[in-house]
This record gives sequence, structure tokens and C-alpha cells, in this order.
Amino acid sequence: IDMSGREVALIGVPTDVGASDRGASMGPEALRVAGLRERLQAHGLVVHDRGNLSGPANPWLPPVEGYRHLAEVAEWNRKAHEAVHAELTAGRLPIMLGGDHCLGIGSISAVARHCRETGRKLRVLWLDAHADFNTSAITPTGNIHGMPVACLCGFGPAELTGIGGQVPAISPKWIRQIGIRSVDAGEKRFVHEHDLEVFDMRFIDEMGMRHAMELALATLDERTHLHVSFDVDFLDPDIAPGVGTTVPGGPTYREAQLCMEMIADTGRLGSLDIVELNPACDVRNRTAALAVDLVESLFGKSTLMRKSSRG
Ligand code: 4U7
Ligand code: MN
Ligand code: MN
Ligand code: MN
Repeated sequence: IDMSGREVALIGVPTDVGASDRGASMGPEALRVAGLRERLQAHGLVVHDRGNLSGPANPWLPPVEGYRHLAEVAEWNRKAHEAVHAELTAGRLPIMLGGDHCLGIGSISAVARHCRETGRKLRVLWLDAHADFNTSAITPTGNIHGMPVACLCGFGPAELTGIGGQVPAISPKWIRQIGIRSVDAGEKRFVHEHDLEVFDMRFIDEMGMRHAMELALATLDERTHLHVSFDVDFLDPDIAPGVGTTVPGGPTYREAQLCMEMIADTGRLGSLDIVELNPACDVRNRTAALAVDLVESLFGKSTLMRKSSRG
């Protein structure tokens, strides 16, 4: 797949209000330092770096009625929503540089709104160690970065579920989760209740990344907009230590590369989040460099030229 000439917009959203570890707010700069823009340009993409959005500071308070920093999370997400939606409307491919994963609410609600406006179908690939399907009633932490999938599906406070003007913003049927290996007890029941399609690490161990991705990418067509929400803790912590919430037993370097290459081969990538990178936990920016490497593959870098994409 040749993406050259395609216009992409980098939108930094430097916040960690959705988490209880500080530091994801430094993610956008770490990705820039690792050469994100230059590496995309090397593939012929036209890159506009919009700099960082601004928003409320992290008040660093305990949860209130099951939510930590709800007002601040809502404010950052409204801003992310507008920024992502504006780029999509202008025909550019937005890459949101998080920031913690609460921002998936703003970003994906914007993509869903764009798909409604343009008559497209949406498929969301959620690459993560976690299902992020908690609600205030079942969360063990109150951290809203553990709730974005639930909020997008309409389960959450009106301040978050209403962003983008339609509740729910998306259907659970549009989501495929990959790499999952840490789901809380109440969250697990909720995932089953709503029938989320999850390719967890057990599935990947037994069936392989190739089969998982073939299923996750099945039934796409020319009208499908593919959104990738890439939580860096998806990756095994041995190769990606720079995240706040490490979970052992994630995809290896090769598995992660294959995952990205198979997404690239569809030619349907329409928007991307890179979230949860935490430079305060990283070692000489190597997790940022790895994320940039993988994003390069997502935009079509492959070891050798292919005569045609697999299909
Ligand atoms: B991330 C957790 F309890 N499930 O809800 C929670 F284990 O965006 C972690 O995927 C959530 O990194 C992790 O707080 C959120 C916890
Ligand atoms: Mn996440
Ligand atoms: Mn995660
Ligand atoms: Mn995390």
C-alpha cells in the first residue's frame, strides 16, 4: 500500500488526568524527539504538526463518586474531539499523540461523527493490554483511562458519553480488541455482557497474531474507516518499559510488527491514537523509538516491496 502524498496531522494532547501515574503528558514530545514526523515524511506522507492542545492542569485528587478528575477529563476530551474532527473534515488523517487513554473518547467520538457525516462504516482496533471497559460502579481505581471503551459505547457520565452529539458514539460490534491480558473482575462480566470481540493473549498464543489479525480485519470494505487506538502498554514490557501500567506477556517485537503490517495492507487506515507512552518510566526514549518504528510499519513500511497486498 502506497500512502505517499497522503496528508496527516499530528495533534499532541499532553495530559495524564485520566491516570494515576503521572507522566503520559510528556508523551507527545517524546514521540517527536524519537522522530515521528521525519519517519512519516520518509514514506512520502505530508505531515502537519499542529503542536499541542492546551487544557486544565492535573489537580492530582482522589476519585469522587468513582471518577478521578472527571471535569478535567471532559475538558481535554472536548478539545481532542474538535481537533480530530477538524482534521478529518479537511481530509487529513489525524494522529493523536497522547496523553493517557481517556483521550480515546474524544478522538473516537470524532471519528464516529465523521463517519456518520460521510456515510462510512467504522471499525476500531483497540491494541491494549487492558479492555478499558470499566464504569464508575465497577472500576477498582476510578481512573478514567480504564473507561474509554465503555464511555464510547454509552456507559459512563453524560459529560463523556455525550461528546460528539450522539449516545452511544459507537456500537460494541465495531470494536476488535487485540493483546488483552489484564481485565478486572467486574469488567470481565461487562465485556461478556456486551459481547466485545477480544483477541486476548491466550488467543494469540494458540492461534498466532496472523490469525487474530485476519479475523479482526475481516469484512472490511471500501467504505470502512479503520481507526487504530494504540495503547503502548499493548507491547511486552521487556521491549516497551515506558508505560505507567505494564503487564507482562504482551506481543513480541515481531508479533507487533506483523500486527501493524497487516493493518497497513488493508489500505483502510483513517485515523490513529498513540497513547499511554510515559517518558518518566522509559529508558533513553527507547519505548518512544519503538512506537515510532511500529507506526512506520502501520503506514506501509515493509522489509521488501510486495507485488500486491495480501488479501
Ligand atoms: B489503560 C485498570 F484496575 N483496569 O481500570 C483500571 F487495572 O488505558 C487499568 O489501558 C486501566 O492503560 C489501564 O484502572 C488503562 C486497573
Ligand atoms: Mn488503554
Ligand atoms: Mn493499557
Ligand atoms: Mn496504561
